[in-house]
Amino acid sequence: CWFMRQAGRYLPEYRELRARHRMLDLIRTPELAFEVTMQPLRRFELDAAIIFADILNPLMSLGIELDFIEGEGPKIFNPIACESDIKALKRPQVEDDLSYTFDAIKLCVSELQGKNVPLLGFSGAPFTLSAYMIEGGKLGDLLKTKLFMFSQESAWHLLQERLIELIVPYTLEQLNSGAAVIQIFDSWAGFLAAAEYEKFVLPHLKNLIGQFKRATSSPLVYFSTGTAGMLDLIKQLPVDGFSIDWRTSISEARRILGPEKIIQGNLDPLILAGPESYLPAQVERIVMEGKKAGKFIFNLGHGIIPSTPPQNVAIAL
Ligand code: 1CP
Repeated sequence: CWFMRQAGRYLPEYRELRARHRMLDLIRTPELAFEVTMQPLRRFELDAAIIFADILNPLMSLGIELDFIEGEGPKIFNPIACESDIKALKRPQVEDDLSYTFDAIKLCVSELQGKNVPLLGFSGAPFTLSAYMIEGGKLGDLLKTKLFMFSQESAWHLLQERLIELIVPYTLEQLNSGAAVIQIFDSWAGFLAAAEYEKFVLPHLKNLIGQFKRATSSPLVYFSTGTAGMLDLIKQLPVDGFSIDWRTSISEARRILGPEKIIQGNLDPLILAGPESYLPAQVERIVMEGKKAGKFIFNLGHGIIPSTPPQNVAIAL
């Protein structure tokens, strides 16, 4: 069992550190990223750690200018509007540009190895990263992204290819640095209809996963939310595991995804944030379903929300 946003704003020790440093400075200073990654592990008996970074900061190696604005969220200052914007993107020098995360991973792994706790590395998926690049920051209904997709199809596909040229070396170098698993976050995939997912997203994910799998035998997990209606498409992805949200039960996911794959999920983060009285029975229910389904990792269906009492995490464990 581990949680996404383990290191998030619900922990007072994170907020304390965050009050003294900008988000990007936390991410880009290996000692600070190490510290934030370790904070929840000092409090709770978690079975894995996830490296502290964001899905968006690697885009800076493509020449995307961004920041995390206080009280607002991520902002991209040079969003993508047309094919020439994509052609103007830089070719990423992943090892140099993103060395801060690789160094943070090395620091974490040397500390975690003795404790036998694996470290997860991660990346955003091409679709979800594209959505941020096109919308320019915090996402809503994905209006610009969808219009771009429908009206500039070849530019869309070019953008996916450029992102894959970043994601493949970025995730492989995280493994080289000591990460045990990679999770690919496609948090916004559920905003698409199945037909568009199949046409604009799935082929690129297959390409990405194919390149990854030819280079390494390390496990890969595909995370998505709101995709209950397209698990039969997602099932085609040759990854080792799928992280699902609370909109699908574990048993239903097992039925659709088949017996081989690892299933991770799927407690509603709002249940984790809710009253202590309601939580234990819901955790128990998911654990029982997971035991029945087999090959199961207990997790949240999405990240921990900031108002979650840390005590609730201890209860869930
Ligand atoms: O302190 C703060 O104000 C920043 C809050 C925060 C944190 C703790 C952001 C801003 N990012 C992160 C870290 C982060 N982001 C991790 C680190 C590992 C961990 O602690 O678990 C990970 C895995 C992410 C991944 C991420 N960032 C995703 C994919 C997962 C998901 O939540 O869907 C997404 C979509 C983002 C974008 C992002 N970063 C931050 C915010 C507020 C957002 C969402 C913005 C939006 O609404 O579109």
